[in-house]
Amino acid sequence: MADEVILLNFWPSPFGMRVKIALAEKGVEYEYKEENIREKSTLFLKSNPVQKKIPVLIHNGKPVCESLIIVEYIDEVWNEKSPLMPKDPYERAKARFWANFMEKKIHDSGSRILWKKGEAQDEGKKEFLDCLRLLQGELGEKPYFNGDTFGFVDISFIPFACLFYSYETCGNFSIEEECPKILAWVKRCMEKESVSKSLQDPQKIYELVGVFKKLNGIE
Ligand code: GS8
Repeated sequence: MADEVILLNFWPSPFGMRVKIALAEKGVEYEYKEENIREKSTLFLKSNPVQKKIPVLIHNGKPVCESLIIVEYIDEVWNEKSPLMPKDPYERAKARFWANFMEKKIHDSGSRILWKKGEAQDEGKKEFLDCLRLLQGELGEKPYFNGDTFGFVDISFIPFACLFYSYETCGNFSIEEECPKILAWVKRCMEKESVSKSLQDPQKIYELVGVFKKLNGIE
């Protein structure tokens, strides 16, 4: 019997994009269900009753939550093609460390650039750029974070590239000037179909950021 794979997602979510990239890397066919995160469907609430957040992957009726956990799950289940995790336990531990860094540091400081003003926004911008510089050092001269092949750390980070334009515009800075190697890595990743077809248009994301800012009285 063929696998039944369903992805519950909200289109601008960088977390959902991680899952789309992993599924594309593995060549897994799936049903895509766009969710309204304000009016959550019964399937959505039943699938992630604890966090009530997308993305959720439902594999043969069993829900898996949290994007990085979902990406690891996909790597383990569809293990014959495009390994995403390094084989060596130490390298795997390092990959998890950096993926966690995207979650805790990049997402957090980037969100402060988008949703805060004044001093709090400036602090967010400083922390975001410090994080990018750290990541640039970690990447070094390698084509991808894992080394020669695209993998787990790249997947955890690349969806944030479609927010770069919003971060730069809201925070008034240039990633190209500050961290050119990160931008070169983004371009390299975008050459992969799994990435280019999973990421959203940065301009469309920026328009949505503007809508949320207005709704929340930030500007
Ligand atoms: C984050 C998911 C998340 O924040 C992951 O899967 O990696 N750590 C989790 N999802 C948001 C949409 S994207 O900003 C969400 O579902 N929010 C709904 C809500 O907060 O009610």
